[in-house]
Amino acid sequence: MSEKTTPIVDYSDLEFKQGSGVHIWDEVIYPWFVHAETLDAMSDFQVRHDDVYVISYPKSGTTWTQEIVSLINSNGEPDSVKDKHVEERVPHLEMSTAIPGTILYPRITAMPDDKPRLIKTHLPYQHMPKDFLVKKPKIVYIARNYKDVSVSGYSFLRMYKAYDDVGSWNDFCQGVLLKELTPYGPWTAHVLGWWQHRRDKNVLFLKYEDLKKDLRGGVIQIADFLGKPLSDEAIDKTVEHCSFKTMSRNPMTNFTGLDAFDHKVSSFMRKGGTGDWKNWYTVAQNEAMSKLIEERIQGSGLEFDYEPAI
Ligand code: PPS
Repeated sequence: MSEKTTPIVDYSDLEFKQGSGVHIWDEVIYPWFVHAETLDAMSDFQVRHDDVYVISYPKSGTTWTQEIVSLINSNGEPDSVKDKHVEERVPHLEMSTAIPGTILYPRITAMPDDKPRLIKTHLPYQHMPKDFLVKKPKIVYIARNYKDVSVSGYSFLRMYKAYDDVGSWNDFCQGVLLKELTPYGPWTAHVLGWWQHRRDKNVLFLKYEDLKKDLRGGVIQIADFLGKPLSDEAIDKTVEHCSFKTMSRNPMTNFTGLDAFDHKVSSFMRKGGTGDWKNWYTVAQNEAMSKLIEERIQGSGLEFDYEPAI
C-alpha cells in the first residue's frame, strides 16, 4: 500500500456511495466488483517478467487495446482469437463478482507459464502489485480525453444492471464528475500517475485519439514495443480486426453476450470516437470541466485532443 498522502478530493461528499456500491481503499474510490481483499492481495501478487499489462482509466479504450495486444500476440491471426472472449484472453486483474469465490486474480496466478500472460487492469500506479517494480513487465497504458471518458462512463453505468439508477446527465456531471467522485479515483490522478512513468523502458503510453487517427501506426508501435514485429499482411489483418466497425460486430469484443448489461439502454461499443462529449456537456459544464482538468494537469506536459477527428 502506498504511503498516506493528503487526498486531493473531499470524499465526505460521496453521496452516491450507498446506492452504487463503491468503497474507499487507500484513499481511492473503488467499484463494488473490486474487493478490498483483492487490493490487499496485490502486495503479494507474483508478476512475471514476460507479462504484458494493458492499463487504463475505465472507458479509455481498454478493450480496443486488449484486442490489439491479443491479436499481435497471435501474430495477427484473427482465427486464433475468434472463439474466446477478450476478457478471457486478457483477464481483468482486480475483477471480482458479487458471488464469493469468483475473484479473478487466483486464476491469473494459476495461468500456465509457457507463454506470456496478457492482463488488463485499471489500477492506479500506486496500487499495482508491488512485484511489478521488481519484474518490470511490459505495460501498454492507454489514455483518453476525460470529456469523452466521462460520457462513455455515464452511458456504461446506465447500461450496467448492477448499478442503481445513475440519474440524469446533469446530476451526474454536477454531483459526481465535477466533484471527482468516480470509481478508480479522479481521472487526472490516474493519468498523471502513469504519465510520470511514460519514459520508463517498460511503459508505452498511448492516447486513444492518436490510435483513432492512425490505427495502423499504433498497431506497429505496439507490436515493436512488445518485441513482436508483424508482417505487412499481419498488420493489415490486425487493423481490420480491431477497427470499430469490426469490433462492434464481434460478440467476443462487443459484450452483447453478457447478461450484466442492458444493451437496450446503451451499447458497450457506443460511438467509438472523439468529440461525442459535445453532445452532452452544456457550455457551463464544459467550462467547469476544462478548468478542473487544467488545474490538475497544468505543467505536466500532458495534453489531449478534444475535437472530433476528421
Ligand atoms: S472498459 O469498460 O473500461 O473496459 O471500457 P473501455 O474499453 O476502456 O472503453 C470503451 C470505449 O472504447 C470504445 N472502443 C473503441 N473505439 C474505437 N475503436 C475501437 N475499435 C474501439 N473499441 C472500443 C468504445 O466504443 C467505448 O467508447 P464510447 O465513447 O462509449 O463509444
